Parts: sequence; C-alpha cells; structure tokens
Amino acid sequence: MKGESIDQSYELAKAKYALLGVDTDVAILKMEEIKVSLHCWQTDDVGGFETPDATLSGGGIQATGNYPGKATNIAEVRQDLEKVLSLLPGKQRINLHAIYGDFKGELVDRDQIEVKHFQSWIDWCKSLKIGMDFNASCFSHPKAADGFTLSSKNEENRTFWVEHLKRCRAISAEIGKQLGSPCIHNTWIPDGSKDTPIDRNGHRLLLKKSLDEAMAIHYSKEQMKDAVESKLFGIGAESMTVGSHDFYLGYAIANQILICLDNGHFHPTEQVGDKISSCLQFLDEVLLHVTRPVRWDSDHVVILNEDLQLIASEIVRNNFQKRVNVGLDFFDASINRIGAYVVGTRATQKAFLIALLEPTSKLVELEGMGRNFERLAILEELKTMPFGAVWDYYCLKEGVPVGTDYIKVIQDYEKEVLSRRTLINL
Ligand code: RNT
Ligand code: ZN
Repeated sequence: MKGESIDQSYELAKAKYALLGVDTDVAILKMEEIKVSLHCWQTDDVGGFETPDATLSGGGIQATGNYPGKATNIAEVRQDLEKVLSLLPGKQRINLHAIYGDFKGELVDRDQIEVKHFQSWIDWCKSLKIGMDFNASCFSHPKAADGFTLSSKNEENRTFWVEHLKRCRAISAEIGKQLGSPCIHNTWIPDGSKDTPIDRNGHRLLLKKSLDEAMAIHYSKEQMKDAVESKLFGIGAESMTVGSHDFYLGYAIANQILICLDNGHFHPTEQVGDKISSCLQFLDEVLLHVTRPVRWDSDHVVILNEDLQLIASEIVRNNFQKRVNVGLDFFDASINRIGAYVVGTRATQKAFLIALLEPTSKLVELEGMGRNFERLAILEELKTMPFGAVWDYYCLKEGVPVGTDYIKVIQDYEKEVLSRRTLINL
C-alpha cells in the first residue's frame, strides 16, 4: 500500500474518531505501553531441544498438523523469532520454556539446568534490547508420564519437579537481573486424572507443599515475578485438574504472586476479560496467556474476536496496562508457523488499539446515568468505525508492513528459508 493513501485515510479516520471525542494520535502513542511476550514454542510445536527428536507430550496440550519448515535448533528458532519481530509494530518480549536451553548436544536433565544453559538466550535478548520471560517445563518427560509432577505421590518424581522449579526460578532471577527487566516465571503443570479420582485433596496438598518448597527462596520483584497457571481440564485429564482455578487463585492471593489466566482454560462461556478486574482487587499483577480455544483448549491462532476484545478493553478501560502482563500461548502446526505467529500477535495488538480508540469516559458517564440504549448504540457504532485506517497508519509509522503486505514477506521467507530447512532436515 502507498504511504500517501495511508496518510489520507488516517486523516479521515482521525476526524471521525474526533467526533466521538477520541484522539487517534494519543491512542497510537499509548500502544507503546503494550508489550506482548512472544512464546518461543510456536516455532517448533513445543518440542524444545533436550533431544534432537523431542516431541510434545502430556497434559492434553497438543500441536496438530505437520506443515513443513518447523525450527529444529536454536539458531532456527532465533531466526524465526527475528523474522516475526520484524513484522510486528510496537514492543515485544520473548517467552522461553526451559526445554529450549542451549544444551549443546549434552543431555541435561531438568533437575540439572543452570543459568549457563540459557546465557546465549539472555545475550540474544540483550542484543535485541528486549526482555525475557521463562517457564518451567513440567511435561514431555518420563517423570511426568503418569500424569503427575509437582503433585505426584511418587516422592522421587515430586522432588525432581520441585528441583526443576527451583532452578527455573533462579534462572529467571538471573535473566531479569542481566536484562534489567523483571522476568515473569510461569508455572503450569499437567497434573490431573482421566477418570474420577478419590484423593483430590491428597494431590492438592502435595501441590501446595511442592510450591511452598520450590518458592521458598524470595527474589526481588525487579528480577523475577512468579505466576501460576490454572486449567480446567486436559485431554487425558478430564475428570480432575489438580491446579484448578480455585486452587491457584487461592495460592496466588495467599502468597501475593501472579495468577496466569489462559483463556483456553475455562468453561467456554466464561470470559477471561471478566476475570481481570476481579483478580486485580486482590493481586498486584496478573499474567495472560492469550490463545483461541476452539471447542477445547486447542490453542488455535489468535484472531480478533469478542473474547480477545473484552480482554484488551478491560485492561485499557481501567488503565491496567502496568498490572497485566500479556503473553501469548498458541501453537498451530497446520499452517506456516511464522504466518500463524504474525497473524496471532497482530490480532492481539489490534484488539488493544481498538480498545484505545473507545470513548470510555463518555460510555461510563452514560452508564452512570442509566442511559443504556445510548451506551449500546455507541458500542455498536464503534464496530464500524475506520479502525483499519488507524492500524495501517500505526504500522506505517512503526516501519513494518501495512495491511496484507506481510503475507508476501512470509511467503518469501518460506521459499528462501523454511522450505529449504525441511529439505535439509529430511
Ligand atoms: C497448557 C498451558 C501452558 C502451555 C505452555 C507450553 O495448557 O496453556 O501454558 O501451553 O506452557
Ligand atoms: Zn497457557
């Protein structure tokens, strides 16, 4: 698209939004506050690099599809992430799972990982001037094969995972220290039961004990912040999830750590957007895993839908930008993975820009006066306002492809990099 026509469309859009009392320039400026944490695992279907042929297993997380071109080593993951970063407006962070360590061909078990295995990632983030988040990987491992990790009744397994978590937290603190930006460490475990269990309480007692043990060391909030991620169910864990929302919200509040809300982890009619202002009455911060569940926690590529919009709008309406950490969590292996990444991240960013283009104070005022027809009418009219012109202008200003222009860039990358990668790796 031509820069000139983007400018013209923007001026028209600006005038239209101004009639509603919205300043589009201010909205664009405020996009700076929205930093999205890019989940490294979209590049390789949550495989990681502990062993050359590592595949995802455990707890009902599943990447489906076998589209060619997936990253098969750290250099390729970084190459892909750099490509993704070059196609996104605004600021991002990188979110790494422990299984993506730089193990240099050595077999390092999860209770043995150290900062040195992540130093090259820290250096890479430093060179890109971006922050980094981190995750313990409590799945795809023989000691998680029976479906239990931190809540395992097998003491050897339980202490193994406690040690893993301890080490991940220490690594996170070092990441935050070196990068000068707090690293959010998220704990998600697959623990649950396929069929009706008897001893739900026993496993929850153990999970609490394990978390207490693993989180006994306190790190400064400047270095790292803990988050715990709840879940409703997983495939193979339909009847009970140990780390349920009740469990983790209680744990987060009791210990003043972050709750991680993944919008694939609730009943389908529940909305994470509605949970944010509840959690933030009792917690300083929350972490989001933005995803798109289709019938189950399927982790489809995020698109601009009502669920996502409510999440972004609730954050912006309440000025929660500093208290809500936005992470992504989807992995689609059935289409070009870089394309999936860019579409999903841009959709998330679009939702925030739309939220910033809302005349919120006017709507609050109408609501306060009981003028709910007027509130409804404005909300409906907002849906057909020229948001696209503002988004395009924002992308132009940020020096990234406008509109559909990124499709060609990704096609070229597929031709030149991804397709060759598959041939070499066959
Ligand atoms: C699984 C959780 C978890 C994982 C990642 C890989 O249901 O959503 O966040 O997807 O940690
Ligand atoms: Zn998640």
